[in-house]
Amino acid sequence: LRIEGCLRNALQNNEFEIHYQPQVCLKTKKFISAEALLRWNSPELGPVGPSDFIPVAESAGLINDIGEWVTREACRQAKRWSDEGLENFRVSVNLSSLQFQRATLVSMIKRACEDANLSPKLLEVELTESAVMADVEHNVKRLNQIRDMGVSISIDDFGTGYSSLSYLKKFPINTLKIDRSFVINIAQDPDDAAIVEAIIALAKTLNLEIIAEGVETLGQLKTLNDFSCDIIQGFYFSKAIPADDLSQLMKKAL
Ligand code: G
Ligand code: G
Ligand code: MN
Ligand code: NA
Repeated sequence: LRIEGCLRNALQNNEFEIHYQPQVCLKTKKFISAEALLRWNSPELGPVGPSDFIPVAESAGLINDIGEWVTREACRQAKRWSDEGLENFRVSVNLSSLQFQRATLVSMIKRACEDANLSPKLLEVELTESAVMADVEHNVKRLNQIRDMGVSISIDDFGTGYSSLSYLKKFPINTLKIDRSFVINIAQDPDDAAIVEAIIALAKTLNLEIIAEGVETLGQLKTLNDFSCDIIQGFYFSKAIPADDLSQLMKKAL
């Protein structure tokens, strides 16, 4: 309840900030994209993590305004990176299933790109399996509208949704993100390794890009390399950091 009260004024009081976590090509070690992760520094409560305030934002009816702010701000940042000469550097934004259910989502995304003067090709949206599975027929249409704009679609936390895999054929998806829970013990646990290897093989067969989340150790990295995983996201390279810090990190990596 306290979170909700503080959250109501957080947008207008400018209490949000976006941090960006790089997504790195395993082969070339090039930073090819970044995930926008929302941070809230409440003057009253201190820093509150998104796992704590996003559910409150959803139940309090605040998620659409907050989500729109995140999308617009992420588009502006993607444009800055593009203007700085980073080629094809994409930014991905997490969408709540409540946002996805809204009829105005597509026009909101379109406007965010237009107002930032950003090519929609440089924007990706992340949706969970459960969000897209809720109403398959309807969601195919919405996802196609997003794809038709040129925006990429990524399935977040892949493998945790207990859902049928048949939707992968139906939906215009670009990227699967293997959930961190499968990656964590990949170097020690043959079962987890087998699951991750199978997901990667599946993604390749379906021509989907694959991102392994939560990579922290060289052992995990090596195993993923053996499985020909495309892209790595995790503390091994960087946690989510402010945009300027990521710019610096990328300049150093060149
Ligand atoms: O940043 P962190 O790893 O603590 O994120 C925790 C959770 O909060 C993740 O599941 C992430 O997807 C979610 N999250 C972070 N930023 C946003 C956001 O802008 N919108 C939504 N809907 N979820 C977010
Ligand atoms: O659910 P989603 O994938 O959107 O959330 C990403 C979350 O995972 C963020 O909270 C982010 O801080 C966290 N995260 C990213 N990389 C790592 C990692 O290597 N280790 C751990 N423990 N968490 C990570
Ligand atoms: Mn995500
Ligand atoms: Na995830």
